[in-house]
Amino acid sequence: MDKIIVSKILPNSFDCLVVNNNFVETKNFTAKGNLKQKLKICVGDYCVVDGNVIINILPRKNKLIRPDCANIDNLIIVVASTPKVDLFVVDLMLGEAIKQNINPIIVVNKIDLDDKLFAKSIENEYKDICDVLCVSSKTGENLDLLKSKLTLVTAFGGQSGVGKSSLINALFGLNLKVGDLSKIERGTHTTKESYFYVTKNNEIVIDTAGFSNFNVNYLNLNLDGLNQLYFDINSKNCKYKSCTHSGEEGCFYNINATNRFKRYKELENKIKNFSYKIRKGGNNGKN
Ligand SMILES: Nc1nc2c(ncn2[C@@H]2O[C@H](COP(=O)(O)OP(=O)(O)OP(=O)(O)O)[C@@H](O)[C@H]2O)c(=O)[nH]1
Ligand SMILES: [Mg+2]
Ligand SMILES: [Zn+2]
Repeated sequence: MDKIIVSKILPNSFDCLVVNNNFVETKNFTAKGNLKQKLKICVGDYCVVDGNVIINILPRKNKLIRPDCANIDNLIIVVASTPKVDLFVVDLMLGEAIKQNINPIIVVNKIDLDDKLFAKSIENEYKDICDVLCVSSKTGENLDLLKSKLTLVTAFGGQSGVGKSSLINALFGLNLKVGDLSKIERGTHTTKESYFYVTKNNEIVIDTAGFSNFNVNYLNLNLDGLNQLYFDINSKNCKYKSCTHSGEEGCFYNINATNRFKRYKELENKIKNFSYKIRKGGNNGKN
């Protein structure tokens, strides 16, 4: 039977890859209005169709909001020394990937800019949690190593301008539109939507729209959710099992407060303040 996978969301329809054994073609489908609303069909969804109309989607094995895609196996979290990295973005993408059983790989791109200190700092932050690879889409350094890890379905995500589309071009010989860094610094996003590509070896690659930062409330994050994303924080040996890591005697973090721990605490405070404001009827749920 044909597999029908959403490859691009158009204003009133969906491009889908129709995969029949090794034969792949792109066809356009529509979906009934209410179904479109209800399912929030996204790139990577497997569809059930009737003629050229999508009538349902198959259960998803995972679904990310940022970047927006479903049913992926690997998430490549791309960072670079320029534009300036936001490690909250990296933490939240990483935590969400692990929570949903997606294999994360952090890729430090643009190492040709010779900012070895930056690459080292990212390695130190994350090497105990996932693979960290340092590459350059410009010179090709370490791209073979990265490519050897891209099995099945891989999405590239990260801030605007870090080089997601450039990396996909260099890895797969594509010609996706690449941004002008000066415009990106002014907030222009080059890739505007998720783009889905099947390689000659039947691997699937998804390029996604970059973003500048995450809004914690937008993610509907509460304290339990935060603990899931920073799953490593509570696994440390504090004196008391229910330690809140707020200076209690014997707390592991009294002498080991890493940058990641500080970011966790900052988000915890934001969430606490936010729910306090909501309880007070303060800001109608806005930031
Ligand atoms: N020096 C250097 N520049 C790079 C490298 N990779 C990408 N760039 C530059 O970085 C800029 C942004 O690259 P894109 O590939 O458009 O970045 P993106 O992450 O796809 O950006 P969005 O689509 O806006 O999310 C371009 O000017 C690229 O030429 C690299 O390895 N080294
Ligand atoms: Mg892009
Ligand atoms: Zn503690």
